[in-house]
Amino acid sequence: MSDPYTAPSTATAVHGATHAKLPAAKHPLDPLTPDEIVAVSLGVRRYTAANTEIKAIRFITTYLLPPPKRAVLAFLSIPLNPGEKPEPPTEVVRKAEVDFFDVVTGDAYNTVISLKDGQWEVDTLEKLPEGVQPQISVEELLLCEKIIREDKRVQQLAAEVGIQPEQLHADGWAIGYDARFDKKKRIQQALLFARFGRHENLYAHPLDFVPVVDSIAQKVIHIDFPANYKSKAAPGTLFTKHGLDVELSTSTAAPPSLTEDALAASGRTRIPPPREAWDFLPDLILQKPGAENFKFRDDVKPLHVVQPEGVSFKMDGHVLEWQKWKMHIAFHHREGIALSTITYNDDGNVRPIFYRLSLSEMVVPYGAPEHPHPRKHAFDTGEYGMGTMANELALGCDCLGQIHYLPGAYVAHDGSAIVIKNVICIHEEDAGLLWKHTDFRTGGRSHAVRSRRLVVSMICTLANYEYIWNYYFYQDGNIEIETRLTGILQVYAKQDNEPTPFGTTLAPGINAHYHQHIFSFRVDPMVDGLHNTVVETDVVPLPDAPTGSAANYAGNAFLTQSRPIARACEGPRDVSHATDRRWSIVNPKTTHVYSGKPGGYTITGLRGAAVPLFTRPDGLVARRAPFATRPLWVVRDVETDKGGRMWPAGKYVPQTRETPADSLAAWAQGDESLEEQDILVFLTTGITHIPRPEDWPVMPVEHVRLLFRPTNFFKSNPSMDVPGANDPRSVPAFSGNDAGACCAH
Ligand code: ABN
Ligand code: CU
Repeated sequence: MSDPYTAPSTATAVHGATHAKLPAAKHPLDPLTPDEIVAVSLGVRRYTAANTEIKAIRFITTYLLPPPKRAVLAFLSIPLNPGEKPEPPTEVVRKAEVDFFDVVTGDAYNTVISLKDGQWEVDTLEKLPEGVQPQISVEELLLCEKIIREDKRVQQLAAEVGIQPEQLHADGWAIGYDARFDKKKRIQQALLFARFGRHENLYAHPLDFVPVVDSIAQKVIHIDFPANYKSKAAPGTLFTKHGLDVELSTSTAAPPSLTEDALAASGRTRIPPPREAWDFLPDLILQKPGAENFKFRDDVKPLHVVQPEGVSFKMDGHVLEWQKWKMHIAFHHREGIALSTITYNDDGNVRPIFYRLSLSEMVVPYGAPEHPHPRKHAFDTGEYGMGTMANELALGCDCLGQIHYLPGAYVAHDGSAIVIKNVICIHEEDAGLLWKHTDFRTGGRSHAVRSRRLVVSMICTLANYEYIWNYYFYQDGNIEIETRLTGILQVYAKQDNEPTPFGTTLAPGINAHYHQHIFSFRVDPMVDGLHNTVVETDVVPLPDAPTGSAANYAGNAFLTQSRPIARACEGPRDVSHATDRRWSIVNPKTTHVYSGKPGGYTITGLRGAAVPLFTRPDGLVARRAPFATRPLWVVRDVETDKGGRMWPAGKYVPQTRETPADSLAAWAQGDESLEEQDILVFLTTGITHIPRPEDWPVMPVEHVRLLFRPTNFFKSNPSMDVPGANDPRSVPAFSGNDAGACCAH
């Protein structure tokens, strides 16, 4: 088992020349190593110094520009179509793509750079159009807090509610959308919280104003005071119409926020941050006044995950082999985990299933209408990067059992590499029963087979929230994507008697706004080759056959109706409860030996995993994130010099005002055929979060699950060869309890 590289330590910056322990990438999809990131930065600096006026560079993203699919498939000897020979291998040039700023002018650039004869040389350098903003970096998030703390007006406003600069903390969100600010400016909205101890839960102390920060000029350029509600509305106001005895203290017309002057004129009183501690760290919980009666449970006995003979997977750098699965696993600064070239060995026949699987975008729209709250709709993937927000994972708590970790690296402002050592966790889990049957006639002889699953996971902290991304592979050919949500709710300050029609009062002074978490998973299928079709299937009662008719005398008949999603404009699809709709990604060139149907993978569970977008279709969020309006999209993949179609809300997400031309809604237009093509499927899943007091101060995990099941793909149950369950270490829980022994013979 070899590590892709041995990272020096947690989130370590790698500067300068070669790190002796870092072998070069050996697979065309291996992410850039820390050394490569540094070398790319040098290549960019060398080029810009010699050929441009650019003086001071702030690197934002540096990442592998993946080679064309065909080149990768040829490298791996995977044929493009079933039964064909693989294409002959071609030279694969290692390339990187870099976004950076000129900090003097504020101009943003994109450059593609290639490794030629051991040197990184710039191929293209493009100044991005005015207003196009690359992702916000970790350092910019920290910078935002620094700017806030040093601003005199902010200090004064904080002091008015009893908060000192060193107690002030800012989550530097992307601005979202606010047409009042010049789009060329690179701006963040600072959601403010106070903290009264080093490790205290700062989200328990929200402040009542929102500064806006220019991160190039490094100053506060505006301060917003969200409107709040007065109780006892005058009759006929907006909310009394809906039976709510409240009115907005200012107009809802945009931009209605109160400036400081308007704040003074409105007579609105300031809301001091609630002071009550709501901690999650055990030592602090015990220190809370009144915690004398609190005690940690002492009746949870140890539960160890032990694999006495080691794990049953193999790693070769980034390539994993487990049971019959094989895949490439990579850290990606934006998507977090990228799984590629996923194949299943079907009795010696290596069958390709997915070319790539990843989280491509997400949006978290909040439902409070008072300005500037509508700006709260975080595109955590496109605005900050899921990978750059990933945790260094810890054995025995984040991950139980025998774990293999992969590191990840991304670029720092100065061009060095930040390494997250244990960023991707790979391990096996028992997943309950895989299958079982009891023959009730023959003395109850039964056979039970336990399910083992392989988990590839990452945990990311997006300021207050945590997202846990689990990709599961099962022995019966199933693939599952599971998102778990935990962490701390995004909350805002409220007056004592202020009603909260768009949120839940979790504790005195704390309003958690209603919101949704909406994820877009990008599935690049290659079911038995690159040319696939998505078939939509509805289950319907036998049409035109009423109960009592000759064709359906008992009224019980139902059948399936399937049709291919044939053209680009038919690509956006809806779930249907009435027909229990499902979709299969198939290769029409394959036919099942018995069912006669094309083999593929069915997407099940989307009805349970999808959520309707509750913001208005013509509102800000739907305009910036049309991907969130449909649960399933099928589009053609189109590879260009800068890769395939990747980003459903556009490549550059911060500060967009509409979805850009190169994004999902635009790809899903026109007559282009989607049948037997190189297609992409984007799946929208999520939850609507109506916060509960039980979600406070930290929310227990909530799950969103999406399943891909082989259908007409294998001849029969592919897991018949999994040995029966027989765990000699399973024992009765209590003595005297005559537990039956396992009967796998
Ligand atoms: N959820 C918005 C966000 C993410 C990361 C950092 C700051 C803010
Ligand atoms: Cu939530």
